[in-house]
Amino acid sequence: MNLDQLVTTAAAMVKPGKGILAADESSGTIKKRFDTIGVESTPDNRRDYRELLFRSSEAMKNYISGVILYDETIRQLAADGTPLVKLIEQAGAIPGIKVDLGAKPLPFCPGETITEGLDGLRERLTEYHSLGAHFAKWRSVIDIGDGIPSGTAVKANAHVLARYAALCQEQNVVPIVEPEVLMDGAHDIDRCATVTEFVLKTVFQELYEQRVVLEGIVLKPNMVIAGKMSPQQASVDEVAEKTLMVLKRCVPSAVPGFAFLSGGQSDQEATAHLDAMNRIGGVPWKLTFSYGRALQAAPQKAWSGKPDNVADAQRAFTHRARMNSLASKGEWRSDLEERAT
Ligand code: 5MM
Repeated sequence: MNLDQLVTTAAAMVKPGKGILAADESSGTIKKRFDTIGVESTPDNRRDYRELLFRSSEAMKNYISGVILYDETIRQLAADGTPLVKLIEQAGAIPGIKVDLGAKPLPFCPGETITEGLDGLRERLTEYHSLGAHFAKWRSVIDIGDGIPSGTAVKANAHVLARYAALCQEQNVVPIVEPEVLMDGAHDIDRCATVTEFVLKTVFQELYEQRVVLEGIVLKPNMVIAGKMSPQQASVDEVAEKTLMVLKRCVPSAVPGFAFLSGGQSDQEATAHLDAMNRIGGVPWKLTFSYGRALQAAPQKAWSGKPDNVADAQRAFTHRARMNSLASKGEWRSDLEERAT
């Protein structure tokens, strides 16, 4: 393990003013996204869409520190034959790779999942590193509902996350550790806070037991937020305060930074929450974004699979990337959203 290299990469991923584009939708997820815009999910359409993002030079050079890719994308060539990974590198951003193989039902824990993908991971990491990936991502999913999450599911997912993180560091790949507490459901913000605290404390205990070096990881947490169906939605300030409260209780200051997931929040909510946390400040970590939907919903809609719409889609992506860049410095203002795409 080259710790200096891991620390340098992790610091670059959470550099203020920049954040991560989560473009690692698996085949099933990208199909769902394309279905909503009436685009067939073929390899060429997936390539064309992702190519337009990676060729958005203003966004990629100024606001995006790294891109999480899917197995297909890290091997794909742009229409002119340039590897998509090269487009990312040419923009000065860091290519990364999703290495988990998805969440599968956890035996004897109804309604809960365990993320799979440890078998053969060392070999896959070696290959991905040779293809240009300097960081990886693994997402564990914790749902809130009647009687869940169970301690069994939280512990099992935390253990697997830590095993993944240790393997990444052994291969000089920075692990993004993503224990996502879902915002599906009708629970209130305090229930989300309780569950998120339990999950993060368990994850950091497991990281310690697996000897993961905290200076060389990036945490991708959920925000502490009420469930989508809760009648009691919290204010922006309450989300920011409670998210920071929970993170302060659980995460050692050796971790360089957090790149939050958006989790189904609207584009502007995700931006406003990140901005509010950075305005509060006073924490030892960098706070930035690693958004999938909150960065891509607008460009997907603008593109809708039509070559004539590429410039509009790139403008939409650049706008969201810029808004989140400002939020990563606590400099976003809602009136800046007026500028249409
Ligand atoms: C972009 O979506 C990622 C991959 O999801 P699937 O494995 O379901 O295809 C996902 O892991 C994403 O990186 C995070 O959940 C954050 O994305 P959001 O949309 O929540 O910001």
